[in-house]
Amino acid sequence: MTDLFSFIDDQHDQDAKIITQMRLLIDALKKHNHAYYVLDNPSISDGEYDSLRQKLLDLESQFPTLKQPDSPTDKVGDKPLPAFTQVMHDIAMLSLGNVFNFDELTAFIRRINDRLDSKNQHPEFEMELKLDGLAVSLKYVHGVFHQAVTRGDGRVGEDITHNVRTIRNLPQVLPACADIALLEVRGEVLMPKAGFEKLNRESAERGEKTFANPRNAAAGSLRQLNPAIASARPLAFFGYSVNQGLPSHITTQSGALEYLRSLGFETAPFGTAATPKGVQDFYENIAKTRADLPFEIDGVVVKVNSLDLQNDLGFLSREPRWATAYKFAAESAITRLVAVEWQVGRTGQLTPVGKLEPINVGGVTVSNVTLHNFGEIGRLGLMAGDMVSIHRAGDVIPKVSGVVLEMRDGAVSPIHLPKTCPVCESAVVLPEGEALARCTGGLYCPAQSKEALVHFVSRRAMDIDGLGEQWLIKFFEMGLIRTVADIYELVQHQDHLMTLEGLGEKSVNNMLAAIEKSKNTTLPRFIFALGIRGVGESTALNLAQHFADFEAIRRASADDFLTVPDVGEITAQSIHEFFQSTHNSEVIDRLLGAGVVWQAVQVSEAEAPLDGQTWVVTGTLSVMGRDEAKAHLQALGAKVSGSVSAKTSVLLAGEKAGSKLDKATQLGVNIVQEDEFVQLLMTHGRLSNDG
Ligand code: JCF
Repeated sequence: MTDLFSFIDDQHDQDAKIITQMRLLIDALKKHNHAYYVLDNPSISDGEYDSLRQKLLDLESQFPTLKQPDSPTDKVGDKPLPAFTQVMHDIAMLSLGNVFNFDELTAFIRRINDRLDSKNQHPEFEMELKLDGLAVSLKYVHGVFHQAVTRGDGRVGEDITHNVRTIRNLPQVLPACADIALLEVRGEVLMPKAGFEKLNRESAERGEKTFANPRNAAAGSLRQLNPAIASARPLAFFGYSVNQGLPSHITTQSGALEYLRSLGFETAPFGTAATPKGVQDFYENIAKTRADLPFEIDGVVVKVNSLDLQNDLGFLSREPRWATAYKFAAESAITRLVAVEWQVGRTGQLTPVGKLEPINVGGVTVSNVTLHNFGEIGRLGLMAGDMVSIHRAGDVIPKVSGVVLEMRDGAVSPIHLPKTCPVCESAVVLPEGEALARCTGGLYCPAQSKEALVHFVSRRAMDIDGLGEQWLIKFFEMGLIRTVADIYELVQHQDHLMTLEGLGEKSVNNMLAAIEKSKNTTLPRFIFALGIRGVGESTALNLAQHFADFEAIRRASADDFLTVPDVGEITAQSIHEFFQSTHNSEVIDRLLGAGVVWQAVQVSEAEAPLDGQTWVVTGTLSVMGRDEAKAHLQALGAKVSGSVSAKTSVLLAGEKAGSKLDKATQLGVNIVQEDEFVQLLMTHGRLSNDG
């Protein structure tokens, strides 16, 4: 029995799932409609709203029998605000359908041709800027401004006459229309960009709320009960159609716009075209100048120019068949975050990369998005499987701007930071209070190898100048070298190397000799060469002097490192973690096994004339960098600290020394200028006269 009828249950489950999805979308859309139309305070962008609505439309067309009776997909806007007098429109104020690309535009035009009889096919089109404001219907009685009503839900709107009357560019009287009993003009009320910015700046200065965009600012201004407020706002009215009272000799939309201009109304720029290509050209030209326009637009309105043909074509439930909005690509959209993968950067940082259900945002398909760091995931409250909104403005890389919680279903799971590196399986650490997690296998991790290799051979590290960076990278890419330890085993590939193009016997011998020579180094150089995060030349020197013995460094605890001059919590932790990594240890053992050696570190009194002194270096030096100066000072036995205190013995002050110099002066610390410092270095044989 159960087997035979299980399909009924399956069907039921499936329906229930679709209905749940629909309900989630409907609730979200209702909430956003209210925020947008009633509160003038949208919580999501237009693009996001459109994609929510599109998802619901898709479900409804796929499962028409499951369509919910209260679906907002066949309503325009929201219920009008009760604070204003409600006015029924004489003619419904509908919205426009959308097209987003040339294919959709040609489909729109094809549908028109299909409906027109053969002699009227291929009609002329009129194109105008699609202003991003609020649609308003105006009535003039015998040429005198009488009433302004918002679109509302398309059937009933709100009377905002008192506010619209204050709009500067609105003609109050139309002398040429004295004989027209009723003229209805429709158009958009908007706030130009410059006025919007000024308004927001001034509101912010007074600590008042600012508007998200010019459209909301215009809407907020029109919803004021006190017309004095609207009057103070930089609003403008642009007419786009004459819906009642148009003189009968005017037979086109472009003619109607010219008529409006002749009456003293402002209209948006418009044009006409005979072909889809002509419409497309207009659209592309406008898209190019969009940023330079004084007001915001969100596309181009395309209309059949002939008013008679408009009449013939009529309406589809919610929108005219004879017009559409050719919209600019939305810069945001909603899609599913399928999973998160972790990428390891060349310095070991772990970056989460969101894998998306591919989605078109602003004309580009986006399927991966960087989530920057682990901290960002927490900040956004992201879970794998969530619906997320993706933003991509202009050429900027796409980013996740938020989670759409209304669309979260059961199938989400928390996103964890991996415990081990996805590339080399070394431990991953997330230093306390930091957003960036890192792989600790700096010497071993293939993702970090190139960086580690180049640093290792560099002049201030192991100084293998016979092994140029290009060859090093080439050997790495050939698989001859994976970690720095492999450099000292290159000699085993001598014969192979000699066969490479561009490498003869002589150059291979030179290279191998340089590698061999570099084995004789110093402990500070060796420590620096390891590329431990936070350990530059001067810290390497401090470590060498403090511990004298490399094995002691390898065994030291994070707390031990804290006693080394200039080593703070984060560096102490990072040094400790570096040596804790078994992978790094293996590489170090191989380096030592290959014969890397240094002379014992002894800082005898004679060689340490600055023993017991603590120096601080500040400002710009002309003959060397600050790090180099620090290294010299340490070599002479001084401790180098980062900040001036009562314990500071000497401040080395370069050009543009700032607060440290002030503090040192205050504390009576001995101040040494660069020329004096150079003398000191020369006295101790660390600099010669020829530089
Ligand atoms: O600029 C506009 N936002 C705009 C909207 C221009 C038009 O000519 C429109 C419109 C909405 C509906 N025409 C209709 C029929």
